[in-house]
Amino acid sequence: MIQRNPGFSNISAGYLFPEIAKRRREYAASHPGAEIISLGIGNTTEPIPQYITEGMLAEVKRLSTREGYSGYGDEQGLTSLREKISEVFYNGKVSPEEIFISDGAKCDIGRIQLLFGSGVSVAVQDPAYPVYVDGSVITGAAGGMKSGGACGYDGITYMPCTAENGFFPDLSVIPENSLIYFCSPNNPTGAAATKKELEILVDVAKQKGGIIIFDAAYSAFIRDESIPKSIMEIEGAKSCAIEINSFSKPAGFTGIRLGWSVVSKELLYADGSPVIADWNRIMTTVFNGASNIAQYGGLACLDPEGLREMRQMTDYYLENARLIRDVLLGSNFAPLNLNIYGGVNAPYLWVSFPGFKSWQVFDLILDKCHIITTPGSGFGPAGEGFIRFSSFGHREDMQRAAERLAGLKL
Ligand code: PL4
Repeated sequence: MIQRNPGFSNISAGYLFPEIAKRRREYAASHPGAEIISLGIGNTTEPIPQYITEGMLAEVKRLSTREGYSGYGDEQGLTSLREKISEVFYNGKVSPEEIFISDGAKCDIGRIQLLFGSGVSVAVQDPAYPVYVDGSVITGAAGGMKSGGACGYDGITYMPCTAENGFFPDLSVIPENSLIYFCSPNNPTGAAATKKELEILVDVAKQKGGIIIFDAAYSAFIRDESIPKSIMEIEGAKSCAIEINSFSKPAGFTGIRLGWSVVSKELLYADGSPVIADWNRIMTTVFNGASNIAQYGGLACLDPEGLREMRQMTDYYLENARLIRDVLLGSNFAPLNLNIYGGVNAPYLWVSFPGFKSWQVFDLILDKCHIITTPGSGFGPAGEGFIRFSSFGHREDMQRAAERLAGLKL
């Protein structure tokens, strides 16, 4: 019989977000009538704006005509969309051929893991979006859980991002020739790396022969103009970084599915061959192109009116974050000495509850307020003691959540 992929037996538990969804279902079943509000999974709630919707509708109509119909497209995406992303997001610094349209950032991360295979060493920010670690374990780039009760997996180098280091890790721990997962604005901490920090990151990656996998899925939430929205803004990044990004959060495309990756021709392997050739091979072999309807939606997103709508959408979620932040700063939380981070250039608040474990706080807030959050420990060892509050929600739900939190008796 076929042997089970050892990656699955190495992995410690279920994937974080289905686990949260399961706990929500269980709580709802045992507390009928409880009106649960989710500040947990970062799932968009607001309808797709009008101009962007019109862009997709026009393509749907074209598809229903003989002249306008199209079937499979180029796996790399519509040339017009690649050109527009190059112009709007990269000011032409990245060429359209270096941009690959996809069905979203998470899917690109999985394909990147396939690209580099099981032999690569991996460094991650700790805490981090769980896909970086879990996917590495499944593909065999990481081993089993560390022994002796230590947290984390063998073969993964954890780079703690804490309040003490301003959520920018000590990069000296990165082994030579590693994939370095780096997310900014960060999920879950909400920290957005400065230009200086990204310059240091690029320098270290070059010195150590590593490749940065830069997850910019939340770049549209950056409001501080001095903060780079792309690693490609940093001198030298094209030869040591891959960027992934997504229309999920700014355009409400979490269900539509549309993202992109940037792999420059300057990015080379140790033997001098270009990574882009293999990335093209992966994209053409195990991916069949993003939906043409989604891609026309993406084109609409990048027109001036679409950009305005995305800005409005991200402003809305940032205002939600402010509502929750304000209530956590209120007097009933004062005895807990909370530390509150994020929510300014990112849609997540990262809050430490000194003296508590993450799952304890998760249960407490669920029990007393009927609010779902995400326990920080689910994002890595350094997340223990923290809770992530997502700002994706309808305003009225956010207001109700804020009222419940304000009335919380601890
Ligand atoms: C729940 C840093 C959310 N089922 O929609 P995509 O694939 O373009 O982007 C996914 C993604 C990529 N990079 C980062 C992210 O945070 C996300 C989405 N994360 C969250 O609550 O952390 C949704 C999670 C979803 C999932 O597993 O991604």
